[in-house]
Amino acid sequence: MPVHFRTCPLCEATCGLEITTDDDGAITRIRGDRDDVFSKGFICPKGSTLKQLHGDPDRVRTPLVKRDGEFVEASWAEAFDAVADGLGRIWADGDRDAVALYLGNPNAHTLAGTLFGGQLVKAFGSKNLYSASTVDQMPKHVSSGYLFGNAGAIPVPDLDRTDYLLMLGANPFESNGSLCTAPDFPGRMAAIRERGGRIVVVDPRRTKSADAADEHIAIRPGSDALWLAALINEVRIAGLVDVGAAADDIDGVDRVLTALEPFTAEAVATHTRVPAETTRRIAREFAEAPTAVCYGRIGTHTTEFGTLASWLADVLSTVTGNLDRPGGAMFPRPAHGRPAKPRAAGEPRPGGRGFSTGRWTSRVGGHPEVRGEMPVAALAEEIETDGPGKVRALITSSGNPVRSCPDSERLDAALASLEFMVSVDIYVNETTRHADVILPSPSPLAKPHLDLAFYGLSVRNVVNYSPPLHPADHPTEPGMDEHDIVAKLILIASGMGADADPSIVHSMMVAGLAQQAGLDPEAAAAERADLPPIEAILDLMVQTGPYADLDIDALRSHPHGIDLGPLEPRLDEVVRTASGLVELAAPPLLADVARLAALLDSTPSDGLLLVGRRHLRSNNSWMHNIGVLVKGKERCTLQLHPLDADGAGVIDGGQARVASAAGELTVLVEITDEVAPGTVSLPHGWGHGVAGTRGAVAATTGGVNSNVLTTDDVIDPLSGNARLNAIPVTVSPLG
Ligand SMILES: Nc1nc2c(c(=O)[nH]1)N[C@H]1C(S)=C(S)[C@@H](COP(=O)(O)OP(=O)(O)OC[C@H]3O[C@@H](n4cnc5c(=O)[nH]c(N)nc54)[C@H](O)[C@@H]3O)O[C@H]1N2
Ligand SMILES: Nc1nc2c(c(=O)[nH]1)N[C@H]1C(S)=C(S)[C@@H](COP(=O)(O)OP(=O)(O)OC[C@H]3O[C@@H](n4cnc5c(=O)[nH]c(N)nc54)[C@H](O)[C@@H]3O)O[C@H]1N2
Ligand code: SF4
Ligand SMILES: [Mo]
Repeated sequence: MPVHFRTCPLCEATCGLEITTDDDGAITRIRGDRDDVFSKGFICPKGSTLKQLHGDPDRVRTPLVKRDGEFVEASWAEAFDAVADGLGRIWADGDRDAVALYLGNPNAHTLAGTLFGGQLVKAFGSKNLYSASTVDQMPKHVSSGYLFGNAGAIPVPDLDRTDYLLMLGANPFESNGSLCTAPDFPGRMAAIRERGGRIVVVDPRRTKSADAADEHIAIRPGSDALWLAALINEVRIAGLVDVGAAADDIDGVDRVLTALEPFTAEAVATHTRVPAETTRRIAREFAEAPTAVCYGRIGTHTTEFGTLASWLADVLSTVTGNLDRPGGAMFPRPAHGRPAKPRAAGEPRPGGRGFSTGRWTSRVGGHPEVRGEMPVAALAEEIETDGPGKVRALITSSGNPVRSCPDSERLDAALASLEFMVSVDIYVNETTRHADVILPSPSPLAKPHLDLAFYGLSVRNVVNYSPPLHPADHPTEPGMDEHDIVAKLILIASGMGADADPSIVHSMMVAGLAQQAGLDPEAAAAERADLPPIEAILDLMVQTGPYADLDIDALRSHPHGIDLGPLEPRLDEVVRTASGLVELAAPPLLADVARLAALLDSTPSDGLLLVGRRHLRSNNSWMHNIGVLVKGKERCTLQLHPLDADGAGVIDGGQARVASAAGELTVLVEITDEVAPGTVSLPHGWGHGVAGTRGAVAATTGGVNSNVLTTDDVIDPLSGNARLNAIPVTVSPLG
């Protein structure tokens, strides 16, 4: 039986898969690859269901073009003609901003997204660029941008060596980790405790990750920034600030400590519901641990104070000497990264260009651009509001904003009003049903794969390339590679027409990479003329990267991956602030502390606050058409604490009405003391079976769309990130 090894593309954990096929190439089994250098056989229930996804009869396999309101199958040529016509009509009026782009989460996982996404954005030349980043990790990019002058320099917890993991707003037992690529995160957590380390999980819900920790702190939703400010302040009060070896590389420690003086453990206790003595004890434990790291994720980032929380997590690691050292917060060195420029001892680090936002602002809400993006929370108003610059057309690429973005009912209606829409996707779902043209990419297994994004966020330096299991023109597939679909869109947007050959884009990419690396573009292309385009590009990237002896042959001959070693200090390579120093007290961050301090003078409301949650067998708004993943007990329930259920008069297994400023839903009630009093929880991404979608299994799953309740008018001002957690809601019995 032929056996193939490849990396699972579904989440950030990058697990190795062993795929067995029969002699005709049909998949017979998928299990964890025990020889994978990183995941060592670990796999979650989703990994093996790539088989079902591959065979899903509802997966789109032919381009679809809407005629008289119905999708009809079309050839690729007809589909691209329709795209060029539709967009051409809008562009003819002379406004590039009238065509918006929305790039969804899988863009970070696919080579089409990570290699060609930048060119796509450039070719469209629209200020209306939106992505799942502003319902996710944008706060981390912004805090890293200011701290390190490099929005891509995201420090990850050195899980395999740390003595103390303080984890906020993350639940890796369900999510398998985020902004921290660590296959078998649960096993790595267990290892921390086995070697005598300590784990503290901060979450308004007592999650499986909390159960696996030494201590769980049930913080009040939305208050992490306040609590982190108090932790840092208590480290100072205890006289335990010690920046350690990186001291000469960091500016502003004193200014930050001064700014945080109002945030005492007592001052934040009513807002955070964390007793002052607990805060003081954790501050001391963290500072006194041999090594420690503070890691915050979705629950801390998708709040009104997301950027402050992200920054303060790194400040805590920094002032206790844990930045850029083993066991602390470290920067991975991916195989495709740029090699380090050597610097002599004593020579100052050269300054870089730094980071800023707001080079332009959004038309309706005046939101500053962040990394070239507008907040996705502002997309609906940009479509609805007439006048010059109005969004009239939209391209979505592997995204489902009608389920994943705040006030999604409003966005749903806005998408229905567009003059033209194109979606690159594998399903007809709540979002893509609005498209005029759907361009289907192949099954994840029928694509070349290398997790460029996640090896830059990984707890070990690793590289693993997976060639496609089937070519894109295999009978089970739509007949065009995803990177070629994107290349065609780039060519259309560049005015080269629907017939232009994707190889033009590939050649441009090779030439650009060669130039960056100081090589002769023509020679670089000629040397790789026999390789498929993606492999030529990857070959050039790793050959000119920081590791010797890496090329596409090395990648291909290591189907279980190549381990490039533990993380190493590399502040020098990542810092690009103008001063050449880590700017711990960057002015925009310090200025926002005043907004946080204003909370100290207010009384927190005692109303219910809604938070989300993830489940191991789900993946954002999709993978819901896979029977084995969705079968069993209904998981889309509103969890409430018994005290709150009593207060609201609702019963376990009954229906309740939950309402927010944005909308209301009827939900199935689950009473559990896993949620803290005052917190209610509903997962996102559900509520399928809407007219016009295709997904026979998903349509029967029940559940509701939690983003009916999230509002699009409250965002984190520094990053434009939506607030998806800590939403004020009321709960009442139905009828
Ligand atoms: N309330 C609430 N809302 C949230 C969150 C939350 O915690 N709470 N989480 C947020 C987060 S972290 C994120 S990342 C966003 C996600 O937001 P989105 O990216 O908008 O949504 P997904 O559900 O990930 O949708 C992925 C889409 O890509 C398609 N797809 C899958 N694989 C491929 C592929 O290989 N190629 C192509 N072309 N398409 C593919 C799927 O069919 C689906 O349509 O949701 C956010 N929304
Ligand atoms: N199975 C599965 N895996 C996934 C995904 C999926 O949908 N399903 N999505 C993927 C994506 S796109 C991402 S970004 C990652 C996200 O990965 P994680 O960041 O680990 O996300 P969650 O599992 O949602 O955990 C977030 C936790 O934050 C808590 N929380 C909510 N509000 C607050 C708050 O104010 N403060 C604190 N301290 N905690 C709070 C919630 O109760 C929840 O337990 O997961 C990825 N992996
Ligand atoms: S943990 Fe993530 S990468 Fe690993 S098998 Fe599951 S979905 Fe795939
Ligand atoms: Mo995400």
